[in-house]
Parts: sequence; C-alpha cells; structure tokens
Amino acid sequence: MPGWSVVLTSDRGSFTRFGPSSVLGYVACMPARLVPRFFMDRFFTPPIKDVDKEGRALYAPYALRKIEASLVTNGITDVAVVQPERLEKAVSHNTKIVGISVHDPRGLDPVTFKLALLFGGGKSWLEQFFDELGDTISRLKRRYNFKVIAGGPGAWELARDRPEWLDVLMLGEAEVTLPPLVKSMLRGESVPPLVKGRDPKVEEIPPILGPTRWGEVQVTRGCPRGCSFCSITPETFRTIPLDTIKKEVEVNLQGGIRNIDLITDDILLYGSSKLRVNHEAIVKLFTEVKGTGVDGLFWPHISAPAVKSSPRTVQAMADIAGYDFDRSVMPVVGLESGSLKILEKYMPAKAFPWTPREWSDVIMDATAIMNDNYIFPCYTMTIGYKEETDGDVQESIDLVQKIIDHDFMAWIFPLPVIPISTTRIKDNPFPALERLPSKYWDLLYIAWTYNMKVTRKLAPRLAGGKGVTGSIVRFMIDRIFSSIEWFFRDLKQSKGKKSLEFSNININNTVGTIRAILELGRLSFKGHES
Ligand code: B12
Ligand code: SF4
Repeated sequence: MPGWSVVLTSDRGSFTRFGPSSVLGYVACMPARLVPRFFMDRFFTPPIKDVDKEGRALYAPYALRKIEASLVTNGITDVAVVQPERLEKAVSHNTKIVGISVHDPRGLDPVTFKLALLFGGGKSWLEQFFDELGDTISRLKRRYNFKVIAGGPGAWELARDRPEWLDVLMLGEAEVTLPPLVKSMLRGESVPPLVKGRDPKVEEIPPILGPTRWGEVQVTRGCPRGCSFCSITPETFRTIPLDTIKKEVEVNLQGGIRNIDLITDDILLYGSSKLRVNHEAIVKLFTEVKGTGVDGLFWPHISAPAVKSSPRTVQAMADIAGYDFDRSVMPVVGLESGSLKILEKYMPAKAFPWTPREWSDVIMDATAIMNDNYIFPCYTMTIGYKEETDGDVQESIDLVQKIIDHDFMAWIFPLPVIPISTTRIKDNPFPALERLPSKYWDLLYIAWTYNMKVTRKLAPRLAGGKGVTGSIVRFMIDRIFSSIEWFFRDLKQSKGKKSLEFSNININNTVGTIRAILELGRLSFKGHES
C-alpha cells in the first residue's frame, strides 16, 4: 500500500449508500442503543466496499470528491479518498494530512436531536460512527504523526465540542481556501486551528474527478430565501454551469452509476434570478442530463412556493425524468410552521412570491402539484422558537390537519428548531423537553400517525428492488411503523415525559439483536392475524 500524503475520508454515517434508499440514512440519527449494530452494518449504513487496484474508494460521498478535485486541480495530486474501514491501510509514514468530512458528528442537527429527545437521549449512531473514526485517527496519528483537518456541513458542531486529535477545523466552503492551506501544511508550516473558507465563484469550483456513491452532482449552491434558522443562509446563491454538471454526470456514468442525484437546496432555484423559476433553464438541465444516458434523475430538495408558482416546470421535470410510483421522488421540503407570527419573524421570504399570510394555500396547492407528478414531500417543521406559544403550534396543527384531510402523500416531521452556530438564531437556547410548547406533543402525534400510514403505502418504493435486502427492509418498515403508534400516544398524553422511560433501554448487543429479530417475527405474525 503506497501511503498517500493526503488521505480523505469520513465516518460511516456518511461513507455508505444507506441501503436501498438514501431516506434510510436518517436511521443513523437514532440513538445507537435502540438499533442493533447488525442492522446498521447490513441494512442502513453498510460499508461501500469497492476499491480500485491501489486501494482508493471507487465511489465516495460528493463532498469528498469535491475536496479531492480542488486539491488535484491545484497541483496537490498525491491524494486518495478512502473508506473509513480502510483508513488504517491507506496511511503510512508518507501521510502528512488526513482530511475528514463531517455531516452531524455530535448529533446536534434537528432529526438527530429530536430522536434523542423522544427516546430518552444517548449517543446517536452518527456520533458513535464519528467517535469510532476518531479512535482510529488518534491511534494512527500517534504512530504516523500526520495532521488532521475536518470540514463539512457539521463542522460547526466540532467548533462547540472539539476532539483533541483535530488540528484544523474549516467552516464553510473549501475550494478556494483549502488548497493553499494544505500546501502550507505539507510544507510543515503552522496554520490556524480554525479557518473560515471563502465562498468560491462558480468558475472556481472544479468538477469532480471520480464517481460519487449515488451519482451526486451539484447544480446549485446556497439559497436566497434567507431563513434565519438555516445554515445555507449565509452562502451566496450560485447556479453551477451546465458544462460542469455534464462533466460530473459523465464521470458518474463512466463509473457505472446510472441514477443521478442533483444536489441542490431547491431544484427550482436552478438558473433562477431573484427567486423566479427559470422554466427554460430547468427543462434544458433535465433534458441534457437525461440525454447523456442517465436512467433515474432525482434531487433532495424543492420549495413549496416555487412549485406553486410554476406547475408546468414540475410537470416537465416529471415527464422528462419519467417519474412514476416506482420512480417517485421524496424530497425534504420546508413546511416549518403554520403560525403567521413565526413565519413573519423567522422566514419572511420563505413564501415568496406569496406572503406568509398565504402560506397555508401555498402548501396545499404545492402538495397537490407534487403528488400529481409522483413527488412525495418529506415536510420538515421547525418548532420551539423562543416566543412560540401553544396558539402558534395550534396553527401548525391546523395546517397539518389540512394535509391529512386531503390524504396527500406526504410525510410531516415536526422538528425542534436548532440554533446552528452559523445561523442568525445562534444565540437561541437549544431545545429542551420542558421548553417545548405543550401542544408540540399533539402535533407530533397527528404527524406520526399519518407518517406511519404514508410509510406503509410507500414501503415498496423505500425498500427498492425485489432483492433480499429490499424484502427485509420492506418487512422492517411495515412491522416497525405499524406498531409504534402507542409510543407517540404515550408521549402526547405525558407531554413528552414518557421519553425519559426509554433512557435505559439498550438493544444494541447480541441478545438485543436476536430479540429484535424475534420481535420482528412476532409482530409480523400478529400483523398477519389481524
Ligand atoms: C446529500 C445530503 C444528505 C444525505 C447524505 C448524508 C451523508 N451523511 O452523507 C442524506 C439524505 C442521508 C442526509 C441526511 C442528513 N442530513 Co443532509 N444533506 C445532504 C445535502 C442535500 C447535500 C450534501 C452535499 O453533498 N453538498 C454538496 C457539497 C459540495 O457541499 P458540502 O457537503 O457542504 O461540502 C463543502 C463544505 O462543507 C466543505 N467540506 C466538506 N467536507 C469537507 C472536508 C474537509 C476536510 C474540509 C476542509 C472541508 C469540507 O467543502 C465542501 C466544498 O465547498 C445537504 C444540502 C447541501 N446544500 O449541501 C444536506 C445537509 C448537509 N444535511 C443536513 C442535515 C441536518 C442532515 C441530517 C443530520 C438530518 C437532520 N435534518 O437532522 C441527516 C443525517 C443523516 C446522516 N446519515 O448523515 C443539513 C446540515 C445542516 C448543518 N449545517 O448542520 C444540510 C445542509 C441540509 C439543510 N439545508 O439543512 N443528508
Ligand atoms: S428555503 Fe430552505 S434552504 Fe432556503 S434558506 Fe430557507 S430553510 Fe434554508
């Protein structure tokens, strides 16, 4: 094994394909004691094993590919992206720098934080994977004496709680700032422990050089809506040129990837100016990407007001990409709140070109348009602002109830709002059980009972193909989601206090794994009886 001078990796919560569907990536947000390791390794966060003949990862998360490209195009070519499981083999006395990309290393992001709150706390799988990577890095660092640099969307969490083995933490985008920093480090010069990356112009962002784990290709960066709780807010909005996008699609196709995931914070922002949907640019994007021979064309985010403002664009996207039930899209979409007060204070541009007063109509119309085009939104809500009262939460409940009454195919996740330290609400307190409005638990209950219904309808899609893994995941989704209604009812009735009773449960051990499998069997049997 050669031992590259720069080795890039991330923890297993990121360096995986998340089984048959990226939605299953959220399982890693669960407390580790409640999901046996066996299930993580086999179904939810299995390692990506493919390597080239020199031992580098054949498929990697997009951020690592971007970092690699920005170093290589700036003359730092002795770089390898490797899986965390192969780190030990990849580093040697030649290694000067190990770079890691982090998504949610301390479990502070909304989904992870909420699940800890609901299930009585404890380390999430994301934290567990990060700590395991940290142990390996510490050990190897003692032997080989390299420097460690970390960055990524979750870097802010390490600024709050910094591991002792970390030498440099970079906040923000890397393309411009990282290459000179790495050159200094390779020369053995001392560099500051905390660095803020400057946002690159689009022409300063080089295309990736190797395939990504599920064909990720970024099409926009940043979001001009400027919601005050969102870490995307401080970024400048940019549309990536179509030529760069097509180069990245080509790299993925050459790597045998057929499905492309267009990374964006809102696919309808592509080519836009001042938040106006650019129909022609989006049709061109979809047509040209599809024309390269791509099979599936997906994307992670869209915004409800943009959908409502241009239904023909949504329909064109669906037609070109060929969406149907088995090829549906399940983007994360911000629903945030039903309260006018909260919308006006924390996200006044969220509803643009409509006003916060019209938010409810925007959501209802947009959901109908999305569902007509096989787009099933995962709506996320931010609840628990300082001045949010039960009256505000009731307005959110009313909006959610409307979605339920229309029987839309949409999940609804009421999440506690997190004061991410790169946002304008960074000084707000972290959510705590006692500070959440008491109606939060009613909202959670109606949302989750509805989510269970929707999840069961979508189970065949979530579980992917008909293979063994697909069948097992389908089976688990069906049984688990149909048998936890009591849990949310108890939380509602106890105003959240019931969660404390879960703090001692630990099934992440051999006995727990066997019991979990038996329990799945028992539930399945019960399910067939009813
Ligand atoms: C793909 C994706 C996922 C996937 C894959 C996750 C994974 N762990 O790999 C899935 C769907 C599973 C997912 C889940 C989650 N995600 Co996610 N995800 C994204 C998404 C859409 C794209 C990421 C990406 O590739 N971006 C493009 C690259 C180029 O940007 P980047 O990653 O920021 O990298 C740049 C810099 O950060 C930096 N950098 C990155 N790595 C490194 C490494 C080094 C050494 C250095 C120096 C710099 C550096 O340089 C890069 C280039 O400029 C982003 C949205 C977005 N706009 O980025 C959300 C996003 C990153 N996710 C987010 C969150 C919160 C989550 C969850 C924690 C859920 C939650 N709400 O609580 C879960 C965690 C589950 C998990 N297993 O990790 C938030 C992060 C917020 C924050 N700042 O903390 C984002 C920003 C979405 C949002 N708008 O809120 N996610
Ligand atoms: S619309 Fe979404 S991505 Fe844009 S600033 Fe608001 S929360 Fe962030």
